[in-house]
Amino acid sequence: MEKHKDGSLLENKQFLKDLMVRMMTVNKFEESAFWLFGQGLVYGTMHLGVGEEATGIGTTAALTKEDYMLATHRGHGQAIGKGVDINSMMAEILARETGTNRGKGGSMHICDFDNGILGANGILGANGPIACGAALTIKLKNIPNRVCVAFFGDGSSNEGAIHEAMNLASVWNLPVMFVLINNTYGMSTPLNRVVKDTDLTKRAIPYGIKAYECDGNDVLAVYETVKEAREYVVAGNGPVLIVEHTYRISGHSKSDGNLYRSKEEIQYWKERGPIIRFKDFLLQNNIFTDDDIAAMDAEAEQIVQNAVEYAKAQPQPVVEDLEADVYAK
Ligand SMILES: Cc1ncc(C[n+]2csc(CCOP(=O)(O)OP(=O)(O)O)c2C)c(N)n1
Ligand SMILES: [Mg+2]
Repeated sequence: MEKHKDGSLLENKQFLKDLMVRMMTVNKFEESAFWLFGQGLVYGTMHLGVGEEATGIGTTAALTKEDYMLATHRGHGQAIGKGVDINSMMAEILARETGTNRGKGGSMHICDFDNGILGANGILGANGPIACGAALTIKLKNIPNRVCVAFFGDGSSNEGAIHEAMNLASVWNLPVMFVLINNTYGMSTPLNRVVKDTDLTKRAIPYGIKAYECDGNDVLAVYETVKEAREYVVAGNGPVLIVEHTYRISGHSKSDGNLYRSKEEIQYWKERGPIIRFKDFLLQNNIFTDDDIAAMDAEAEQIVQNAVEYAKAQPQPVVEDLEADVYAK
C-alpha cells in the first residue's frame, strides 16, 4: 500500500473499519447475487465487480451524502458506498415491489435520490452528459460544496459522449468528477488493443482538465486521491478526471467464459485484490487483529444475509402497475 499523505487517517479506526466492512459487504452482496441468479431469481443480466471493491468504496467515502453520483453497469459497490439501503437494493435485484426502483430497474439501474444516486446506466458513456446536467443545476442554484461524480470504464472512455461531456464541463466550469475505472478490459478486449496510448490520464489534456490517478486496489489511496480532487472541484476550479487502476476478477457478465485471459493472470490479481491488501495492511500496522477482521467479516455476512431474507420475502410488482413510473411526467 502507498504511504498515506494524511497520517491521522490511520488513527481513525472507525473509519478504517467502515471501509473494510463496506468492501466486504460489496463482495458478499455480489457473491449472493451470483448465487441467486443461479437459482433463477434474478431477471436480466448482471455485472459483478469482484476485485474492484476499493474503487466504489474508496471513491464514495470521499463524497458527502448530498453529492450526486451516476454509477456504471458494474455499480453495486458504487451504490453501496454511496449509502443505498442494502435490503432495497437486493429487493430490486430480485425484481420486487419494494426495490429501489420498484422492481423495474434491476441491477443496472439502481436509483436512490435521497443518497444522491441519480441512477446507473447500461449505455456506456451516457453518465458524462447526465452528470453535466446535474452539475449545471448545482452551478445555477449556487449550491455550495456539492459535486457530481460520473463513473465510467476504460472501454467507455472511447465513447464520444464522454469526450463531449468533458469538453462541456470544462468550458462551463462545472463541478463534475469524471471517475474512470480502468480494469484493463472492455468485455473481452484488453485496453492496449483499443488505444495506442494506454495512459488514460492524457484524456484530460485537450479539455484543460486536471487529472489524477491512483492505485485502485488500495482503498486508502483511492479515498485520499478523490478527497483531494473533490477539494479542487468544490473550490470552483471546474471538473477533474480521476483514473483508478484496478482489475476485474469476475467475468464481464453472467455469460463470460473467460476465454480471453489466462487462469494465471486472474490468480495474480486475486492475490492482489483490494480486500486482501487492506487486511494485510491493517494487520501489519497493528491497527486491527485477526479477530477484529473476522468480526468485520461476520458483520458484513449478516448484513447481506438479512438483505437476501428481506428481498425474498418481498412481493413482486403487480401487472396493473406495469406502466406506472415508466415515463417521466
Ligand atoms: C453505447 C454502448 N455500447 C456498447 C455497449 C455494450 N457493452 C456493455 S459493457 C461493455 C464494455 C464496457 O467496458 P468498460 O467501459 O471498460 O467497463 P467494464 O465493463 O470494464 O466495467 C460493452 C461494450 C453498451 N452497453 N453501450
Ligand atoms: Mg473496463
